[in-house]
Amino acid sequence: MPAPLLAATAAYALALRALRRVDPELRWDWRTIDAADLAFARAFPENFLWGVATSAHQVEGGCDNNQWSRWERSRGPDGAPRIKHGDVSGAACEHWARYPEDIARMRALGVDAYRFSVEWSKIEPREGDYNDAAIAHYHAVIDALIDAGIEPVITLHHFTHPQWFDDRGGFERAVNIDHIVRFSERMFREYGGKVRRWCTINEPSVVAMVGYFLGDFPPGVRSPKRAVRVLENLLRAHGRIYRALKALPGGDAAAIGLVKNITHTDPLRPWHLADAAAAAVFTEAFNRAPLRALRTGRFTLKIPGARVDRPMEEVRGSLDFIGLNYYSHVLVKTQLDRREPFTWGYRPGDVPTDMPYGIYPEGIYRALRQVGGFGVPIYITENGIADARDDRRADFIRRYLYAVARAIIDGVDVRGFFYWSLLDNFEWAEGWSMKFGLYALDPKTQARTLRPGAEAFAAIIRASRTGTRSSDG
Ligand code: IFM
Repeated sequence: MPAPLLAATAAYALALRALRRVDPELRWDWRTIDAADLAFARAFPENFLWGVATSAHQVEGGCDNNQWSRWERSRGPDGAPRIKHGDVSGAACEHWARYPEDIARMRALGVDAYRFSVEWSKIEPREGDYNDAAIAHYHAVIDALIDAGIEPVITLHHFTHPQWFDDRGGFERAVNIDHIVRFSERMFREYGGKVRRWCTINEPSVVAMVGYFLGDFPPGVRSPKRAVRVLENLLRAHGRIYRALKALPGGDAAAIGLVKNITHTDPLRPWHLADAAAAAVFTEAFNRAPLRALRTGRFTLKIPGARVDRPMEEVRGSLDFIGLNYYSHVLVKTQLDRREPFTWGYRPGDVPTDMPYGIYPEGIYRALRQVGGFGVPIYITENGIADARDDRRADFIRRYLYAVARAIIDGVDVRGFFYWSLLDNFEWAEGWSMKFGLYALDPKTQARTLRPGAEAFAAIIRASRTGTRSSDG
């Protein structure tokens, strides 16, 4: 081989290796693993918290005063609806009224906890004007959960906020953080005596990247700069909420954490330098920069189109626990198209979910090792599968929980797992098309039906408590 070609090949190989070493893809040989043997369930510690999760906008119904409801009713620049099939959240699962029967369903599954969000736009529909009936509603939900022996876990911001807050620029403007801090303090004063675990912000990277970089969530912006600004402000909001609640009576005893979604981006073609470089950029912006800020108290990010390096002291030490939402990795493929420089794909043998990503249980192990570095307890605040046919759910649950058990055995401090979701719900830009529920929902009749795949979850919970070994428990 001529010397210049040899040098170029060596440089390519070195660059590829350096890029792929940042967050290496992990693969297990599933032919050698039997996740249907629930012996792994014995790895879950005695007080492990088993739960299910939802969010207000996705299940309650009647959320017509937040930025998402406005987005659902609007049209894109091409005149097309924003949401798949023109869906709207509308009456959703009528969980606002039907929560007592849904709590009975949680009991039937055998869970210990329910993670749900309080809908800011119902509680504070106009700035500074709190709605007593909405506040009383969540008191009733919390009381009913406690009566049923199910621990309530509150999320303060799960993608939605009131229109008035959005009209002021939402999280694009740092001055607006005061509003969510004030709202959070109010929530803690109301419910802090009954609720021990609090999640501040759900998935800041998703809110920032999907809303302001990919443009698929409101406000439909495509600007790396604005996305990074929103991410920064969401992280700052988390830090300020944490400190504000800690300063309130009862704050010391509360466990307060951020919910971080980790989506790994791996190169579709592992040998392709441009794919590896794109994967590294996404990984940096989506996962590494926010985690680094939480660890170091400094927000640093250098990606094409955005550069930041600023102190963020308010987030340092702001975690009593970290919430991990984990679903999968995405496989990026670059292409020579200025308007669409990258796409996503599958490799042969990948099993897709109904969402645009596959089943990747090793990823939850990988993510747990990553957030395990914080030295605070981890709760898996969301994990689940969109599977309308219900022909992958049981295997998905067993394999992901096998991976969680393996992380625990390897020393990661995982204290709980919340399945997403209790019932089919409004899946944001995907509308009603995605079926994440342990219970199927018939939106016409509001009937809920337990899916057979859900039994795998209940069986693992039972096995973890009793040491039962068979998959049908
Ligand atoms: O439905 C969402 C949820 O609101 C946030 N985490 C991911 C889920 C499934 O996509």
